[in-house]
Amino acid sequence: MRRKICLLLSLLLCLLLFGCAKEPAPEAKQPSVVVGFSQLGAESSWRIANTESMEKAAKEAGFGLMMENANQKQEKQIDAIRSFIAYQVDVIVFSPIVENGWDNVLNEAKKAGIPVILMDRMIETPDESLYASYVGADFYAEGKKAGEYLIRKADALGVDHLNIAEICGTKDSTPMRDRKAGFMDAIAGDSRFTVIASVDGDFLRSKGEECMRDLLDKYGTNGIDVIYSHNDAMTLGVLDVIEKSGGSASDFIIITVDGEKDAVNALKEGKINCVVQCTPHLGPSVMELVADLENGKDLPKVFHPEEGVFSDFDNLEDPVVEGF
Ligand code: GYE
Repeated sequence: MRRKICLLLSLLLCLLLFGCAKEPAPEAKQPSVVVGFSQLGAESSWRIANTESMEKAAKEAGFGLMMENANQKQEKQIDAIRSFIAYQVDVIVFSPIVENGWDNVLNEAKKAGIPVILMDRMIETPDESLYASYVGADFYAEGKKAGEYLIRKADALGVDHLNIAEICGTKDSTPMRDRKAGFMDAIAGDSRFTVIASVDGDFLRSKGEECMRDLLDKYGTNGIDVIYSHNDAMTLGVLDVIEKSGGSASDFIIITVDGEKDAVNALKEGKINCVVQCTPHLGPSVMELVADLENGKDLPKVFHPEEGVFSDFDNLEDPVVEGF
């Protein structure tokens, strides 16, 4: 009996030693596709949600993601793209901080045979072959929706004149240019509206605060009826200033773009009148395009996600009225 137990134990030991030794140590699997991603910064909740969306979608697709954050500097984005070219990534994705000044570096990517996908913002170039596809919002349509809301609001209030202060996003960026153009086109020719100021808030909450302080100094609460702000971060800064100055957000018609949680909650609390949606969740669409590129498929030149508007004309109790 004792011999049997000894035999069994030695057998088990052998199995443990040699059985394990036979299995090679699992090697870390190299991703088949490596995406170089130049994010422009971390200026807003929109941007942070966008970065998370890209990271999550790359992971789910099984792609490697080399990400560089440029902290709001175009030179840093150009350096990042050059480093992706040197590394010979499979695809370059980037969110251009401004529209101009990319032709040289994108020509370098083209020569290296690396396709480029523009995510979130566009570039201005005479050579469309420098990018394979653009995935991002239709910012002109967003601006138009903001203007159309204002017309509807003015009709509902029956007012004959409104002074508008516009707080703009980063100078020369696509959302800044197109959110302005769409809004101005929507209200053009309507003599009820005067744009008294158009100031640069750089998509930052701190700058939004600064802009609002200056606007109140210059025009006073009574001189401003409408605030059209190009993003929620700046709008939340505006609300802080109004509250600190002892005023009330309901003294103004406030229109904002993005749809982050804090802004949608402020809409529900009656502090904001209209939120034009702009989704930061672009990662899955980008990774689908990367997969299509790898499979040799043709890409659509432009892809705009579906986006809507929430406003004080809606039933704000509806569960669809939710921020990101
Ligand atoms: O609206 C703003 C962010 O490019 C759509 O950038 C994006 C804009 C977004 O900082 O919050």
